[in-house]
Amino acid sequence: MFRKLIILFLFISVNTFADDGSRLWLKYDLLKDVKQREVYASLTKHISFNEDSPIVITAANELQMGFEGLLGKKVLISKNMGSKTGGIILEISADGPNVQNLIEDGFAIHSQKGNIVISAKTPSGVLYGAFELLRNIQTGKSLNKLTIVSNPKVKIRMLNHWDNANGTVERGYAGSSMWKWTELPFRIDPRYIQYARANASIGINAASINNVNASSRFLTPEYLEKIKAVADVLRPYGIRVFISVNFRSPRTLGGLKTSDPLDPEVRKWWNDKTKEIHEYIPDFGGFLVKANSEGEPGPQDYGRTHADGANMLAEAMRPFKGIVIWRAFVYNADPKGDRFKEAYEQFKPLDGTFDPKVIVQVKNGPIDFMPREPFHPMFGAFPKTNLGMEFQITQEYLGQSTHLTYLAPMFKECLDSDTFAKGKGSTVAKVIDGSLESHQNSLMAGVANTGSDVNWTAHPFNQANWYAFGRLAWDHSLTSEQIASEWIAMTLAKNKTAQDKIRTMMMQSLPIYISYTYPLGTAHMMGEGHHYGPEPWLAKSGRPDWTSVYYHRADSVGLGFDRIGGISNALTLYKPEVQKLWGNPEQCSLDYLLWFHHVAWTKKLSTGRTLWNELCFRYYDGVEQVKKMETTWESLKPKIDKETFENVKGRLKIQEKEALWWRDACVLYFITYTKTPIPAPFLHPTRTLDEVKKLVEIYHLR
Ligand code: GCW
Repeated sequence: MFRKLIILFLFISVNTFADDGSRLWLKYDLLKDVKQREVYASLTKHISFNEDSPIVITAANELQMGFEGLLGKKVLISKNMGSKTGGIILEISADGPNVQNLIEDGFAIHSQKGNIVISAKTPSGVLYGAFELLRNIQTGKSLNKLTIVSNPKVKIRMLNHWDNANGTVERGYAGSSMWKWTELPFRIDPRYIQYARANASIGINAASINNVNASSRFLTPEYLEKIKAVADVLRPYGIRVFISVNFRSPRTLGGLKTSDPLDPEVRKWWNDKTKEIHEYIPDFGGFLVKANSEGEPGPQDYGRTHADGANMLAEAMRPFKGIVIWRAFVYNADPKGDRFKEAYEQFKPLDGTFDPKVIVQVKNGPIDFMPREPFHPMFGAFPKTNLGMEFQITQEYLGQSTHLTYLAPMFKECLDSDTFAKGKGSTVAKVIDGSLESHQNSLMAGVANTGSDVNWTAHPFNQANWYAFGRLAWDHSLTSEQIASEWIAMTLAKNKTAQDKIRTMMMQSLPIYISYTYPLGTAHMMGEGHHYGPEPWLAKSGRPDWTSVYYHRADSVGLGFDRIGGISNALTLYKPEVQKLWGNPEQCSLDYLLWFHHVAWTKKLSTGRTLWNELCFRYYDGVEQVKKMETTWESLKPKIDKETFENVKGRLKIQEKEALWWRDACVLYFITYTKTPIPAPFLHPTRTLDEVKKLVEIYHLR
């Protein structure tokens, strides 16, 4: 009897085994539907390949692992299938009907003579095709009569890790760094392989492994040995490693008197260093550089330009395949200036002077990853410069790891924006995928949200942002809904009603977040330094453009930054069609209104409410919407893994508390300017402005 009880107990505990989220969207759990399993099984009886490159073998192994988990059967891998049917063929070929239209990394999947053939010109194409096939099974699609042809829109699809040598992560909210620098190169954390699989499954093919506020330490032989070990793990998954470099390295590491990019000794130092790196990592991706930005060293320290700096590194890279990614995130602490314009103005005279090996990496918006920014005015204005995109996946200003905010709609909003550079349809997406100006290289980078937390991203829904970034870098024409549907099916729920509810939650999450934090085009009102919670009253900081008042410009008359000629003429950086869209406060989308206009509190908006009433409406409504998300989530309880359910539930509670914090902080602060009561039916907050200010002070206590 006792033994029976133990067996029963074991059975129950196995069945209620919680999902810790570590497997991301590659769970490969057994499909419940036996019939469906049988159909898939009949089409996946063998796996064969025609070229044994390490990446093709990775693809075969991944398929084998996937079939074992999803279909519950071990499928054999062999070189060349012979005359068998009912299997998967991985085929590298230079021509043939389905490969003709493929570019590097692209793949075709089609049914042929009773087999499913995944063909590509390159091994990495085969790998991406294998993951596509698995995704089809994971999301329950039919494998009959497949004809898929897929090419990546962007060539370099890259994660930027802001990870430091000491194990911390700048703006990381999911534990410490996933790179164990003290253990490398001797111990390889198995998570590196999981990381590589996850990235490869969504087409990511590059990673810069250290913070752009870079330590020269990463260029020492000791660290190159460690980075080599990481590169060796990532290579069979088609991922190339980049290093963020400190521009002062020739002085700090090389003992030179200067790091002037025009100095022959400095140039030689970089040439030698680049050669040395390639001895460790022959397929080294290249350098990522933050220079003359927020106190980092750069060519301007020696009276040189960004192009001088970038071109020096490009020259060092000349004998190799790698490239130089130079960031455009630069701005001066000029109280009279407008940070919105500064990168544009510093870089504009340099258009056409960058080496072809250089990509200038531009943040999606002109300020700094704010929840909603108009697209960066550099996009569409630099025809002779290869511009890459920098998105932030880690949610520095978007709720960090406590707010559910699905970012695909934000990425899409920027990519789909029309710059009108070459007439209608000159979208940001076409600028950065190189098609508008026929650039050879193209880049989409995302600042990673990965960390040492067991589920990688702390908030289970933050995994979706990593997933969405990769999918959009591959194909920016995918819709946010499509991407969410895939992710939900592979990660959270198999039940259709549950999937629909979760997708709706995700699609509404960004507008909800913006409502209670930055409605109507407000920006940069977060807590100083840590960027957590609201601090709209912040008026003094290390620099004026690190305060909140610099951005919202609240006064007794109204709110917003006049960029149509009042305080700044930043709007003129855009093409006339865009200026027309945003230049008239009567017609400007409410989403961007206060980015460009100082609007009177009493001004009636297109919604029929005054600015003040609309602002209040959004803050209050945002909080209510969070409560609704909580109710929806509660209704999903029977359909969601217990651990994941509780994890999200707890975070939604925090989100509700913090939404209220944002709402109260902002309305209580702005009311000191409007002197107008909060409109009915909303109730005046129960706490005072001083009480809310105290909440923020706590975060600054030492
Ligand atoms: O978003 C800001 C962050 C800094 C970051 C900087 C940048 C790496 O607050 O932490 O530094 O941007 O992008 O360089």
